[in-house]
Amino acid sequence: MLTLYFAPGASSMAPHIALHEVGADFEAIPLSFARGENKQPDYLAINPLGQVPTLLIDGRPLTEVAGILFYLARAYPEANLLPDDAEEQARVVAWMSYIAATVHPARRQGPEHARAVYAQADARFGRNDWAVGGRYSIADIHLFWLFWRFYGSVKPPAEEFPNLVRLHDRMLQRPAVQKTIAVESAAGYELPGQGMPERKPA
Ligand SMILES: N[C@@H](CCC(=O)N[C@@H](CS)C(=O)NCC(=O)O)C(=O)O
Repeated sequence: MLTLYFAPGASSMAPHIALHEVGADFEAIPLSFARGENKQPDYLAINPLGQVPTLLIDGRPLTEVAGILFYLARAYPEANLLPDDAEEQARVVAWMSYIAATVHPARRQGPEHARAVYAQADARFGRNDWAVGGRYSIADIHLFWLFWRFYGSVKPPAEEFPNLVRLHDRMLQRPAVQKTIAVESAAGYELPGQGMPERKPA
């Protein structure tokens, strides 16, 4: 039995997308940051940091976006979210380490720093369709969620991050992403600037 604790629009959105991608049977439990539900004793007992995401696997807590994505990709190999090749698998892990350690914290250091980091991520992604090996993987899910949040709240011109905007638009076509956005927006976004990004008419 899988249970995901999520806060709408927060980093838990990446494992939420992956759960839909792999077709897992799971329960999704929303937490409200505004009401401090992530800092209540019952939640702190399963995640002492009081953060999302937490995935309960038969009652055992697993935290960290990258760890949960890796677990889902390995537990549901038929979903093809992780390459078999050792080097390509390592490149997926390298992307997720970079995303968790460098891209995710960038916003806390101010909008200019964040823009510089997203420009670096955009260049690293390059003109490829996907982050690693020309195929969809958990690295794309991780990167998409963060860019979705940045793009929707900072609203930079699309030309500033052409490669990440292509990934963003491609991801929005996926039923798993659409389903996750529908479920999370129905639960009610609380973080500033959350929700579907406004787009200039084409
Ligand atoms: N390193 C963690 C970061 C998780 C994280 O920063 N979660 C935020 C939401 S995006 C959170 O729960 N914030 C609430 C808090 O820290 O009180 C991961 O990758 O899962």
